[in-house]
Order: sequence, then C-alpha cells, then structure tokens
Amino acid sequence: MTKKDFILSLAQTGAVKFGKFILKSGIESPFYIDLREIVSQPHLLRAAASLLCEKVRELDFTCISGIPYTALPIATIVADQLQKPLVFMRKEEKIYGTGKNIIGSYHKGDTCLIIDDLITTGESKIETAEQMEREGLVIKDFVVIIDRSARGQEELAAKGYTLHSLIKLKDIVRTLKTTGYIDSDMEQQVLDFTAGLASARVKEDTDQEINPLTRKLLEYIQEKHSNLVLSLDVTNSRDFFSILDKVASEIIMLKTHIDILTDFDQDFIFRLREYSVKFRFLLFEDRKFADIGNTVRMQYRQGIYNIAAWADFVTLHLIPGEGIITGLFEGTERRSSFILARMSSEGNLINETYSRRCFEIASKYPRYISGFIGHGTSEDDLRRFKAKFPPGMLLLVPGVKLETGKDNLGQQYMSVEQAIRGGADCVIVGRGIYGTDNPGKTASLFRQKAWHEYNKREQE
Ligand code: 5BU
Repeated sequence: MTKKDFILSLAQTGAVKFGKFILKSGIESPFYIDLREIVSQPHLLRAAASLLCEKVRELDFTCISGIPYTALPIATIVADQLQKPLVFMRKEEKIYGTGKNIIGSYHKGDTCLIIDDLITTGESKIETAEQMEREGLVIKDFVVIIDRSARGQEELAAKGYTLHSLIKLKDIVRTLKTTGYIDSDMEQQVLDFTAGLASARVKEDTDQEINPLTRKLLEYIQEKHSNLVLSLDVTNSRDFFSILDKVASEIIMLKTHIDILTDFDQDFIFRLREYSVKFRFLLFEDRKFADIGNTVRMQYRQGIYNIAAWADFVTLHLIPGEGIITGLFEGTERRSSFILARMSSEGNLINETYSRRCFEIASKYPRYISGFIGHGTSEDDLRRFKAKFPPGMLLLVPGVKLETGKDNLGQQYMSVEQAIRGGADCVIVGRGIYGTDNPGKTASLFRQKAWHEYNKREQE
C-alpha cells in the first residue's frame, strides 16, 4: 500500500477524524487521531508494518520494541518481517525504582529501535527511552506512524535520540485536501491549530482555589529563604528540643513521627507549638494514614496524640480510595495534607498508574491537599513526575542528603541539587542533619544550597 492510500484508509476507518473535539486538556481541536482502530484491520496493520520496515531498514539496531498497547502488535509484525528479536516494557506495572520491567530477552548494551503509533510531545518517548536504558538497552532511534507534534523531533534530539516518522500531520491534510476528503478551510484550521499549540504557553489557572496552608508555606519559604523541612526522627524530647534549638531558624517546616517518642506528653505539644510560632515554621506529622475514612478520622482526631489539634499537615496514602480524604478533613479548619504519590524506598510498589490516580483524585480536593511527596531516579525523572501534577500542588522530596546514596534499609537519597532542580518545592532531610555532629551548621548548608538552586530554577 502506498503512503497516500494508507492516509486515505486512515480517514475512511475513522482513525483520523475532522470536526470539533475536546482534548483531555480541555482545548478544542479541529481533528482527532486514534490509531487503535488499525490493530483490528489486518490490511492496515500489515500496511503500517511494511511502511515502517522500509523506513527503518537502514538503521542500526539489534532488537525492536513497541510501546504498548497500539504499537505492540505493529512492532511484532515489523520484528517478524525484519527477523529481529522483539522486547517490550510492561505498561501499567512499571515499578518506579528497580525491577525487571522488560519482557523478552536481550543482552545489556543491545541497541533497541522503539516503535510507537503517534508522537504528540516528546516527553513520554524520552521517559520510555530512559526506562529502557535503565534496564541495560541502548536507545538511538524512534519511529512513529504519525508525527502530529509541534516540536517532538527537537525535544528528542536534545536528549540525543532521532525521531523518524512515516507521516507528518501536514502530509495528512495535504493528501486529504487533494483527494477532496477535506476542504481548504479545514486544512487551514488544522495547520493553524498545530502552529498555535506550538507557541502556546500553559495558561495559569487564576480561578483556582488556593489552599491557605500552601500559601502559608510559600510565604515562609520567601521570608526565611528556606526550602528546608527537617525530619526530626529522634525518640526523646530532650534530644528533640536540643536539636530543634539549633535548626529552628533554618527551616520552614518540621516533620515529626510523633509515635516514636518514648516520653510524649501534652507538654511536648505545647512546647512544639511555641517553637513553631516563635521561629515561624509549620508542623507536619508524617502519619501516613492508610485506612478507611471512619478509622482515620479517629486516628487523626482522637487518641493521645490528637494530631488534628496541632499538625498543620499530615501525610496519607490514597490506597483506600477517596473516602480517606473526607474521613480525615471534613469539618476541620485549616488543615492540609501531602499525598504519597511516590516513595523514596527501594523496590516500593508504587507505579505510574498509581501516581497518576493520586493526581486525579487530589485535583478534586484542593482545600485539603497541598501537594505530593515524591522522589526520582534522576533530576529529569523527578521533573517529569512533577510535570503531571495538577496546578498549584507542591512537591516535597524526602530521601535527600548532600550526596546521593542509600542506607542499609532501602532508603535512597537524591542530592539537594537534584531534588530542587527536578522541581522540589521543599526538601525533607532527616539523618543528613540530625545525624551529624553539628546539626545547626549542616542545616544552614542544606538551606543555602536548596535556596540557591530554587532561585536559579524559578528565574529560568
Ligand atoms: P532520612 O533520615 O533523611 O532518611 O529520613 C527521611 C524521613 O522522611 C523519614 O522520616 C521517613 O519516614 C520520611 N520519608 C521517606 O524517607 N521517604 C518517603 O518516601 C516518605 C517519607 Br513518604
């Protein structure tokens, strides 16, 4: 099948449509492309694979991969036609961190060609390439059926990857216009739309409800020139306040695990509040609630710790579903939370789908949620994670030290610079500060490094 016939068939089967379509972002588009349909049309599937084979024949690769789901059956046919091994990444089960994520066999250092159906932005392609590289493959080239992106090729090139495409959006409209399938008005609308998207900057959502505690935290950051959250994980109040004395002026929030204290009493909370008022920092109990709404409500508002009475923020898992949010916060005043959208510990079970669901749910409760706890395998990985946040949400990164590394119980550390450059609004540091001989001086160093990077980032 020729490229022209292939384009016509795409329009005839409805894989490419023209009209008015509301995209996920809320923007109205004059066209819509969904190539999933071709997997059920044997002649199109074969045509796509043959055209791809011609395109990639001269490239240098030892194995082939298709990005699930649509590109996977296509890549299978290409691999068969070129007699090359097929490997592919698990889709929804991608475990952040380590884990065997590739199906099929290969040798470390093999070069893999990645096939996908579409490219809209280069972002998800880069993410896939980096994940495969972490598993030991070398990625040089991508080939897609349709390139409808404004800058995908440049974005990939900036990371050292080459994008090849069978068809560009303008080939589609040109072919369909010359064959009378669409008129010149529609052709122009599509071209204008893509040109507009290329230059459009994401609009700030000004109507958005700003969480008062988010605002307070941002004020403290500016006022104290600090993005530092101290995780003061010591087990007696004498050590606790002796360290706090030295670091209180450096931090904008104090993170506690209140249940590790061996001598907890009401006086402890009284003193804690005095410090937080005097030194202007917020209180953050890292309770990691994870039960049904009715239980977390009691855990939060009753019991000897009575967390709701003093903690500005708490952490929670969304594993029980949305009920945990209303259970915790309905009827409370000025209380907020951070959702665990990723964890810093090695081999944790959080995957991309889970993180994405956290973002979707959190976006419905801006009154009770200030942001997410997250971590990354690199600065870029963290940046891409944060790019998916709903507007106005903050990123706090634990597992931070001056240098990268690990402890012997699976904790993984990013450096302060990596965390802030990757988008952290605050870094959470525990042993990196309280475990040193001079916590005051170390806290000051962390604060200065983080603040320096934060300013550089915000000015870019
Ligand atoms: P560290 O001493 O800097 O490793 O302590 C980190 C703190 O952050 C500690 O209190 C953990 O319970 C907390 N933490 C974390 O390390 N990683 C996570 O993903 C989350 C919390 Br959530």
